[in-house]
Amino acid sequence: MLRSPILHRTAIVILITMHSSIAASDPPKANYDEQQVPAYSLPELLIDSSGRRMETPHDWQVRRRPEILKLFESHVYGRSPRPPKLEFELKSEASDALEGSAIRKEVAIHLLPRASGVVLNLLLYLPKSERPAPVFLGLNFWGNQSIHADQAITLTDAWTRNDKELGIENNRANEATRACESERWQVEQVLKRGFGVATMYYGDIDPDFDDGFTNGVHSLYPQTAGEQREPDAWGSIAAWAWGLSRAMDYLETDPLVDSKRVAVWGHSRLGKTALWAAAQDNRFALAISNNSGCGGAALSRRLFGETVERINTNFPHWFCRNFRQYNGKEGELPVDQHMLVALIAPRPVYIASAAEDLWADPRGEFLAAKAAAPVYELLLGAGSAGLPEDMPPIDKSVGERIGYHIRTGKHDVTAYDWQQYLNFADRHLTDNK
Ligand code: GTR
Repeated sequence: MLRSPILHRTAIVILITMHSSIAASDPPKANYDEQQVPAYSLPELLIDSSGRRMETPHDWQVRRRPEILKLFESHVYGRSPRPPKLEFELKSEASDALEGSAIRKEVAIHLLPRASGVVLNLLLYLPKSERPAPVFLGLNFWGNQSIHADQAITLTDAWTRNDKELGIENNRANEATRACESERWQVEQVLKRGFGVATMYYGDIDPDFDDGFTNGVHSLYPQTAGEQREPDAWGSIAAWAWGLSRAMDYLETDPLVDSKRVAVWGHSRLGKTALWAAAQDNRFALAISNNSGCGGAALSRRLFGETVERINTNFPHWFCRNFRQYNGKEGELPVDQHMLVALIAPRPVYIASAAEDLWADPRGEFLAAKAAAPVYELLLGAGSAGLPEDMPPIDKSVGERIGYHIRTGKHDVTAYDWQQYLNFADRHLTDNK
Protein backbone atom coordinates (compact mmCIF):
# COMPACT_ATOMS: atom_id res chain seq x y z
CA MET A 1 0.00 0.00 0.00
CA LEU A 2 1.23 3.46 -0.93
CA ARG A 3 1.48 5.65 2.07
CA SER A 4 0.94 9.38 1.65
CA PRO A 5 4.00 11.21 3.06
CA ILE A 6 1.78 14.12 4.06
CA LEU A 7 -0.61 11.94 5.99
CA HIS A 8 2.33 10.14 7.54
CA ARG A 9 3.91 13.40 8.65
CA THR A 10 0.59 14.63 10.02
CA ALA A 11 0.27 11.44 12.04
CA ILE A 12 3.73 11.94 13.49
CA VAL A 13 2.94 15.53 14.42
CA ILE A 14 -0.31 14.44 16.09
CA LEU A 15 1.52 11.69 17.93
CA ILE A 16 4.20 14.07 19.16
CA THR A 17 1.56 16.59 20.24
CA MET A 18 -0.37 13.89 22.07
CA HIS A 19 2.74 12.62 23.76
CA SER A 20 3.88 16.03 24.91
CA SER A 21 0.41 16.92 26.21
CA ILE A 22 0.37 13.70 28.24
CA ALA A 23 3.87 14.47 29.48
CA ALA A 24 2.87 18.02 30.39
CA SER A 25 -0.10 16.94 32.51
CA ASP A 26 1.65 13.93 34.00
CA PRO A 27 3.14 14.35 37.48
CA PRO A 28 6.91 13.85 37.61
CA LYS A 29 8.26 10.30 37.89
CA ALA A 30 8.11 8.76 41.33
CA ASN A 31 11.25 9.04 43.42
CA TYR A 32 12.58 5.90 45.08
CA ASP A 33 15.99 7.26 46.00
CA GLU A 34 16.52 8.23 49.63
CA GLN A 35 19.24 10.67 48.52
CA GLN A 36 16.64 12.60 46.51
CA VAL A 37 14.33 13.17 49.45
CA PRO A 38 14.33 16.94 49.92
CA ALA A 39 15.18 18.65 53.20
CA TYR A 40 11.90 19.44 54.93
CA SER A 41 10.58 20.52 58.27
CA LEU A 42 7.32 19.20 59.61
CA PRO A 43 4.56 21.49 60.90
CA GLU A 44 4.70 21.74 64.68
CA LEU A 45 2.45 19.36 66.52
CA LEU A 46 2.60 20.99 69.90
CA ILE A 47 2.56 24.68 69.02
CA ASP A 48 -0.85 26.08 68.26
CA SER A 49 -1.82 28.69 65.67
CA SER A 50 -1.23 31.51 68.15
CA GLY A 51 2.33 30.30 68.72
CA ARG A 52 1.64 28.89 72.15
CA ARG A 53 3.35 25.66 73.20
CA MET A 54 1.11 22.88 74.48
CA GLU A 55 2.32 21.98 77.97
CA THR A 56 -0.45 19.79 79.34
CA PRO A 57 -2.82 17.06 78.09
CA HIS A 58 -5.61 19.59 78.51
CA ASP A 59 -3.80 22.05 76.20
CA TRP A 60 -3.59 19.36 73.54
CA GLN A 61 -7.16 18.15 73.88
CA VAL A 62 -8.79 21.56 74.07
CA ARG A 63 -6.57 23.77 71.92
CA ARG A 64 -4.30 22.02 69.45
CA ARG A 65 -6.16 18.81 68.66
CA PRO A 66 -9.35 20.55 67.43
CA GLU A 67 -7.22 22.89 65.29
CA ILE A 68 -5.42 20.00 63.61
CA LEU A 69 -8.64 18.08 63.05
CA LYS A 70 -10.07 21.13 61.32
CA LEU A 71 -6.97 21.53 59.15
CA PHE A 72 -7.31 17.95 57.89
CA GLU A 73 -10.99 18.56 57.20
CA SER A 74 -10.41 21.80 55.34
CA HIS A 75 -7.26 20.95 53.40
CA VAL A 76 -7.12 17.18 52.96
CA TYR A 77 -10.16 14.91 53.31
CA GLY A 78 -13.05 17.38 53.39
CA ARG A 79 -15.76 18.05 55.91
CA SER A 80 -18.21 15.24 56.62
CA PRO A 81 -21.86 16.03 57.33
CA ARG A 82 -23.88 14.90 60.31
CA PRO A 83 -25.44 11.50 59.73
CA PRO A 84 -29.15 11.04 59.08
CA LYS A 85 -31.28 8.77 61.27
CA LEU A 86 -30.45 5.10 60.89
CA GLU A 87 -32.46 1.89 61.04
CA PHE A 88 -30.80 -1.44 61.67
CA GLU A 89 -32.36 -4.52 60.11
CA LEU A 90 -31.11 -7.99 61.02
CA LYS A 91 -31.09 -9.79 57.66
CA SER A 92 -29.72 -13.12 58.80
CA GLU A 93 -28.30 -14.74 61.89
CA ALA A 94 -26.71 -18.13 62.47
CA SER A 95 -25.31 -19.48 65.70
CA ASP A 96 -23.54 -22.38 64.00
CA ALA A 97 -21.47 -20.60 61.38
CA LEU A 98 -17.98 -21.78 60.36
CA GLU A 99 -18.57 -25.37 61.44
CA GLY A 100 -20.28 -24.36 64.59
CA SER A 101 -17.44 -22.20 65.87
CA ALA A 102 -18.96 -18.76 65.38
CA ILE A 103 -22.03 -16.58 65.23
CA ARG A 104 -22.68 -14.93 61.88
CA LYS A 105 -24.92 -11.92 61.43
CA GLU A 106 -25.80 -9.78 58.46
CA VAL A 107 -27.23 -6.37 59.32
CA ALA A 108 -28.57 -3.79 56.89
CA ILE A 109 -27.88 -0.24 58.04
CA HIS A 110 -30.56 1.87 56.38
CA LEU A 111 -29.82 5.56 56.01
CA LEU A 112 -33.15 7.34 56.33
CA PRO A 113 -35.35 8.10 54.60
CA ARG A 114 -35.43 4.54 53.27
CA ALA A 115 -36.46 5.94 49.91
CA SER A 116 -32.88 7.17 49.55
CA GLY A 117 -31.99 3.55 48.86
CA VAL A 118 -28.64 3.88 50.59
CA VAL A 119 -27.97 0.74 52.61
CA LEU A 120 -24.71 -0.32 54.22
CA ASN A 121 -24.52 -4.08 54.61
CA LEU A 122 -22.56 -5.14 57.65
CA LEU A 123 -21.29 -8.70 58.09
CA LEU A 124 -20.29 -9.91 61.54
CA TYR A 125 -18.55 -13.05 62.77
CA LEU A 126 -18.43 -13.31 66.53
CA PRO A 127 -16.71 -15.88 68.71
CA LYS A 128 -19.04 -17.94 70.87
CA SER A 129 -18.36 -16.42 74.20
CA GLU A 130 -20.08 -15.59 77.47
CA ARG A 131 -18.95 -11.98 77.21
CA PRO A 132 -19.48 -9.32 74.57
CA ALA A 133 -16.62 -9.66 72.11
CA PRO A 134 -14.03 -7.08 71.07
CA VAL A 135 -14.16 -6.61 67.31
CA PHE A 136 -11.92 -5.73 64.38
CA LEU A 137 -13.93 -3.54 62.02
CA GLY A 138 -12.69 -2.92 58.49
CA LEU A 139 -13.96 -2.20 55.01
CA ASN A 140 -13.44 -4.65 52.17
CA PHE A 141 -12.71 -4.09 48.47
CA TRP A 142 -15.02 -6.57 46.69
CA GLY A 143 -18.10 -7.20 48.82
CA ASN A 144 -18.58 -9.08 52.08
CA GLN A 145 -18.43 -12.43 50.27
CA SER A 146 -14.78 -11.71 49.49
CA ILE A 147 -13.57 -12.18 53.07
CA HIS A 148 -14.47 -15.85 53.55
CA ALA A 149 -15.59 -18.95 51.61
CA ASP A 150 -18.76 -19.24 53.74
CA GLN A 151 -21.47 -19.72 51.06
CA ALA A 152 -24.07 -18.15 53.34
CA ILE A 153 -22.58 -14.67 52.94
CA THR A 154 -24.78 -12.57 50.67
CA LEU A 155 -23.05 -11.73 47.41
CA THR A 156 -23.04 -7.96 46.96
CA ASP A 157 -25.17 -6.59 44.13
CA ALA A 158 -23.55 -3.15 44.36
CA TRP A 159 -21.25 -1.61 41.76
CA THR A 160 -17.73 -3.07 41.86
CA ARG A 161 -14.63 -2.28 39.88
CA ASN A 162 -14.09 -4.44 36.81
CA ASP A 163 -11.28 -6.93 37.21
CA LYS A 164 -9.84 -9.35 34.67
CA GLU A 165 -8.49 -11.82 37.18
CA LEU A 166 -11.83 -12.04 38.98
CA GLY A 167 -13.76 -12.04 35.71
CA ILE A 168 -15.76 -8.93 36.61
CA GLU A 169 -16.74 -7.20 33.39
CA ASN A 170 -20.06 -5.54 34.08
CA ASN A 171 -19.27 -3.90 37.43
CA ARG A 172 -21.07 -6.64 39.35
CA ALA A 173 -19.42 -9.14 41.69
CA ASN A 174 -19.67 -12.82 40.72
CA GLU A 175 -19.20 -16.15 42.51
CA ALA A 176 -15.47 -16.02 41.76
CA THR A 177 -15.16 -13.17 44.22
CA ARG A 178 -16.12 -15.43 47.14
CA ALA A 179 -13.12 -15.71 49.44
CA CYS A 180 -10.95 -13.79 46.96
CA GLU A 181 -9.53 -11.83 49.90
CA SER A 182 -9.77 -14.47 52.64
CA GLU A 183 -5.98 -14.39 53.08
CA ARG A 184 -6.28 -10.72 53.95
CA TRP A 185 -8.91 -11.32 56.61
CA GLN A 186 -7.78 -14.43 58.47
CA VAL A 187 -11.23 -14.80 59.98
CA GLU A 188 -10.56 -18.11 61.79
CA GLN A 189 -7.33 -16.85 63.30
CA VAL A 190 -9.01 -13.69 64.57
CA LEU A 191 -11.96 -15.63 66.05
CA LYS A 192 -9.64 -18.13 67.71
CA ARG A 193 -7.98 -15.28 69.53
CA GLY A 194 -11.35 -14.18 70.94
CA PHE A 195 -12.08 -11.27 68.61
CA GLY A 196 -15.01 -10.74 66.28
CA VAL A 197 -14.77 -9.57 62.67
CA ALA A 198 -17.04 -6.86 61.27
CA THR A 199 -16.92 -5.68 57.69
CA MET A 200 -18.75 -3.73 55.03
CA TYR A 201 -18.12 -3.30 51.33
CA TYR A 202 -16.61 0.16 50.77
CA GLY A 203 -18.64 0.54 47.57
CA ASP A 204 -21.87 0.38 49.61
CA ILE A 205 -20.73 3.65 51.14
CA ASP A 206 -19.36 5.23 48.01
CA PRO A 207 -18.52 3.51 44.71
CA ASP A 208 -14.83 4.10 44.01
CA PHE A 209 -14.95 6.20 40.86
CA ASP A 210 -15.21 9.87 40.08
CA ASP A 211 -18.91 10.49 39.46
CA GLY A 212 -19.08 14.07 40.72
CA PHE A 213 -20.16 13.02 44.23
CA THR A 214 -23.70 12.09 43.31
CA ASN A 215 -23.85 8.39 44.23
CA GLY A 216 -23.39 6.43 47.49
CA VAL A 217 -23.79 8.38 50.71
CA HIS A 218 -22.87 11.58 48.87
CA SER A 219 -26.33 11.34 47.27
CA LEU A 220 -27.90 12.09 50.65
CA TYR A 221 -26.17 15.48 50.65
CA PRO A 222 -26.74 16.99 47.18
CA GLN A 223 -25.39 20.30 48.39
CA THR A 224 -21.91 18.69 48.44
CA ALA A 225 -22.08 17.90 44.69
CA GLY A 226 -22.28 19.95 41.50
CA GLU A 227 -22.12 23.74 41.40
CA GLN A 228 -22.61 24.19 45.12
CA ARG A 229 -19.78 21.84 46.05
CA GLU A 230 -17.43 23.67 48.41
CA PRO A 231 -13.66 23.27 48.12
CA ASP A 232 -13.67 21.58 51.52
CA ALA A 233 -16.61 19.25 50.83
CA TRP A 234 -15.99 15.60 51.63
CA GLY A 235 -14.31 13.28 49.18
CA SER A 236 -14.56 9.50 49.02
CA ILE A 237 -12.05 8.72 51.79
CA ALA A 238 -14.06 10.94 54.11
CA ALA A 239 -17.25 9.16 53.02
CA TRP A 240 -15.75 5.72 53.65
CA ALA A 241 -14.55 6.87 57.09
CA TRP A 242 -18.02 8.25 57.81
CA GLY A 243 -19.42 4.84 56.86
CA LEU A 244 -17.16 3.18 59.44
CA SER A 245 -18.70 5.44 62.06
CA ARG A 246 -22.18 4.31 60.95
CA ALA A 247 -21.04 0.71 61.45
CA MET A 248 -19.92 1.78 64.92
CA ASP A 249 -23.39 3.26 65.52
CA TYR A 250 -24.74 -0.24 64.96
CA LEU A 251 -22.04 -2.03 66.97
CA GLU A 252 -22.96 0.11 69.98
CA THR A 253 -26.41 -1.46 69.91
CA ASP A 254 -25.36 -5.10 69.59
CA PRO A 255 -25.24 -6.84 72.99
CA LEU A 256 -22.82 -9.46 71.63
CA VAL A 257 -20.24 -6.76 70.86
CA ASP A 258 -18.06 -4.90 73.34
CA SER A 259 -18.26 -1.54 71.60
CA LYS A 260 -15.63 -0.07 73.92
CA ARG A 261 -13.16 -2.48 72.33
CA VAL A 262 -13.52 -1.93 68.62
CA ALA A 263 -10.33 -1.76 66.55
CA VAL A 264 -10.72 -0.08 63.18
CA TRP A 265 -8.35 -1.28 60.48
CA GLY A 266 -7.78 -1.01 56.77
CA HIS A 267 -5.41 -1.76 53.94
CA SER A 268 -4.07 0.78 51.47
CA ARG A 269 -6.78 3.32 50.52
CA LEU A 270 -8.85 1.72 53.26
CA GLY A 271 -5.90 2.16 55.65
CA LYS A 272 -5.99 5.90 54.93
CA THR A 273 -9.71 5.62 55.64
CA ALA A 274 -9.24 3.77 58.95
CA LEU A 275 -6.84 6.45 60.21
CA TRP A 276 -9.17 9.29 59.27
CA ALA A 277 -12.11 7.43 60.87
CA ALA A 278 -10.22 6.92 64.13
CA ALA A 279 -8.97 10.53 64.12
CA GLN A 280 -12.53 11.84 64.01
CA ASP A 281 -14.40 9.24 66.02
CA ASN A 282 -13.13 8.60 69.54
CA ARG A 283 -15.31 5.53 69.88
CA PHE A 284 -12.69 3.53 67.99
CA ALA A 285 -10.46 2.19 70.73
CA LEU A 286 -7.54 1.26 68.47
CA ALA A 287 -6.54 1.89 64.86
CA ILE A 288 -4.48 -0.09 62.37
CA SER A 289 -3.03 1.20 59.14
CA ASN A 290 -1.84 -1.54 56.80
CA ASN A 291 0.34 -0.14 53.99
CA SER A 292 -1.70 3.07 53.84
CA GLY A 293 0.99 5.23 52.23
CA CYS A 294 0.31 8.67 50.73
CA GLY A 295 -2.66 10.39 52.38
CA GLY A 296 -2.43 7.73 55.11
CA ALA A 297 0.51 7.16 57.41
CA ALA A 298 3.31 8.32 55.07
CA LEU A 299 4.79 11.81 55.36
CA SER A 300 3.82 13.82 52.27
CA ARG A 301 6.87 16.10 52.45
CA ARG A 302 9.31 13.29 51.69
CA LEU A 303 8.10 13.06 48.09
CA PHE A 304 9.03 9.38 48.09
CA GLY A 305 6.86 7.03 46.00
CA GLU A 306 3.32 8.34 45.58
CA THR A 307 3.00 12.11 45.91
CA VAL A 308 0.09 14.48 46.55
CA GLU A 309 0.02 15.43 42.88
CA ARG A 310 0.04 11.82 41.75
CA ILE A 311 -2.74 10.74 44.09
CA ASN A 312 -4.93 13.76 43.25
CA THR A 313 -4.40 13.09 39.56
CA ASN A 314 -5.13 9.36 39.64
CA PHE A 315 -7.93 9.58 42.20
CA PRO A 316 -9.55 13.03 41.89
CA HIS A 317 -12.48 11.92 44.05
CA TRP A 318 -10.57 10.71 47.13
CA PHE A 319 -9.80 14.04 48.78
CA CYS A 320 -11.41 17.47 48.94
CA ARG A 321 -10.71 20.00 46.20
CA ASN A 322 -8.53 22.12 48.48
CA PHE A 323 -5.98 19.30 48.65
CA ARG A 324 -5.12 19.92 44.99
CA GLN A 325 -3.55 23.25 45.94
CA TYR A 326 -0.68 21.23 47.32
CA ASN A 327 0.13 19.33 44.13
CA GLY A 328 3.89 19.76 43.90
CA LYS A 329 3.73 22.07 46.93
CA GLU A 330 3.74 19.63 49.82
CA GLY A 331 5.88 22.04 51.83
CA GLU A 332 2.94 24.43 51.98
CA LEU A 333 0.53 21.94 53.54
CA PRO A 334 -0.49 23.17 57.00
CA VAL A 335 -0.35 19.54 58.17
CA ASP A 336 1.61 16.40 57.49
CA GLN A 337 0.55 12.85 58.17
CA HIS A 338 2.28 12.50 61.57
CA MET A 339 -0.48 14.83 62.75
CA LEU A 340 -3.13 12.39 61.56
CA VAL A 341 -1.53 9.67 63.67
CA ALA A 342 -1.30 12.07 66.62
CA LEU A 343 -5.04 12.79 66.43
CA ILE A 344 -5.62 9.18 67.48
CA ALA A 345 -3.63 9.63 70.73
CA PRO A 346 -3.81 8.46 73.44
CA ARG A 347 -5.50 5.48 71.83
CA PRO A 348 -3.15 2.78 70.53
CA VAL A 349 -2.31 2.88 66.84
CA TYR A 350 -0.39 0.36 64.74
CA ILE A 351 1.30 1.23 61.46
CA ALA A 352 2.50 -1.54 59.18
CA SER A 353 4.65 -1.27 56.07
CA ALA A 354 5.90 -3.83 53.55
CA ALA A 355 9.50 -3.92 52.34
CA GLU A 356 8.62 -4.06 48.63
CA ASP A 357 5.86 -1.48 48.91
CA LEU A 358 8.03 1.52 48.09
CA TRP A 359 5.10 3.34 46.49
CA ALA A 360 3.68 3.68 50.02
CA ASP A 361 7.04 4.89 51.42
CA PRO A 362 7.71 2.56 54.39
CA ARG A 363 10.31 4.91 55.87
CA GLY A 364 7.87 7.81 55.58
CA GLU A 365 5.33 5.73 57.49
CA PHE A 366 7.81 4.95 60.25
CA LEU A 367 8.88 8.60 60.48
CA ALA A 368 5.26 9.75 60.76
CA ALA A 369 4.71 7.29 63.60
CA LYS A 370 7.87 8.55 65.26
CA ALA A 371 6.92 12.20 64.80
CA ALA A 372 3.51 11.56 66.39
CA ALA A 373 5.15 10.23 69.56
CA PRO A 374 5.46 13.59 71.39
CA VAL A 375 1.67 13.75 71.70
CA TYR A 376 1.55 10.28 73.25
CA GLU A 377 4.32 11.33 75.63
CA LEU A 378 2.46 14.49 76.60
CA LEU A 379 -0.72 12.53 77.25
CA LEU A 380 0.67 9.33 78.75
CA GLY A 381 4.20 10.09 79.84
CA ALA A 382 7.73 9.68 78.54
CA GLY A 383 8.40 6.53 76.55
CA SER A 384 4.73 5.71 76.07
CA ALA A 385 4.89 5.47 72.29
CA GLY A 386 7.87 3.16 72.75
CA LEU A 387 9.28 3.35 69.22
CA PRO A 388 13.01 2.83 68.67
CA GLU A 389 15.22 5.65 67.36
CA ASP A 390 15.61 4.03 63.94
CA MET A 391 13.51 1.87 61.70
CA PRO A 392 13.45 -1.70 63.00
CA PRO A 393 14.81 -4.58 60.95
CA ILE A 394 12.41 -6.37 58.63
CA ASP A 395 9.85 -8.66 60.33
CA LYS A 396 10.27 -7.27 63.82
CA SER A 397 7.32 -5.65 65.56
CA VAL A 398 8.23 -2.70 67.79
CA GLY A 399 6.59 -0.01 69.90
CA GLU A 400 4.25 0.30 72.85
CA ARG A 401 1.30 2.61 72.34
CA ILE A 402 2.38 3.15 68.73
CA GLY A 403 3.16 -0.17 67.09
CA TYR A 404 5.15 -0.55 63.89
CA HIS A 405 6.60 -3.21 61.64
CA ILE A 406 7.95 -3.54 58.15
CA ARG A 407 7.50 -7.07 56.88
CA THR A 408 8.99 -9.00 54.01
CA GLY A 409 7.04 -8.82 50.77
CA LYS A 410 4.71 -6.65 48.80
CA HIS A 411 1.68 -4.41 49.22
CA ASP A 412 -0.80 -6.77 50.88
CA VAL A 413 -2.24 -7.98 54.19
CA THR A 414 -0.74 -11.25 55.38
CA ALA A 415 -1.02 -13.74 58.24
CA TYR A 416 2.16 -12.17 59.66
CA ASP A 417 0.49 -8.74 59.75
CA TRP A 418 -2.51 -10.22 61.56
CA GLN A 419 -0.37 -11.94 64.17
CA GLN A 420 1.12 -8.56 65.07
CA TYR A 421 -2.29 -6.86 65.14
CA LEU A 422 -3.72 -9.57 67.38
CA ASN A 423 -0.75 -9.37 69.77
CA PHE A 424 -1.08 -5.58 69.83
CA ALA A 425 -4.82 -5.80 70.49
CA ASP A 426 -4.20 -8.36 73.24
CA ARG A 427 -1.92 -5.85 74.92
CA HIS A 428 -4.14 -2.81 74.51
CA LEU A 429 -7.78 -3.81 74.13
CA THR A 430 -7.95 -5.16 77.63
CA ASP A 431 -11.23 -6.11 79.19
CA ASN A 432 -11.66 -4.03 82.30
CA LYS A 433 -14.93 -5.60 83.36
C1 GTR B 1 -2.93 2.76 44.59
C2 GTR B 1 -2.85 4.12 45.22
C3 GTR B 1 -2.46 4.00 46.65
C4 GTR B 1 -3.25 2.93 47.35
C5 GTR B 1 -3.62 1.74 46.51
C6 GTR B 1 -4.77 0.88 47.02
O1 GTR B 1 -3.15 2.78 43.25
O2 GTR B 1 -1.92 4.87 44.49
O3 GTR B 1 -2.56 5.25 47.27
O4 GTR B 1 -4.38 3.47 47.93
O5 GTR B 1 -3.97 2.10 45.24
O6 GTR B 1 -5.67 1.33 47.69
O7 GTR B 1 -4.77 -0.29 46.65
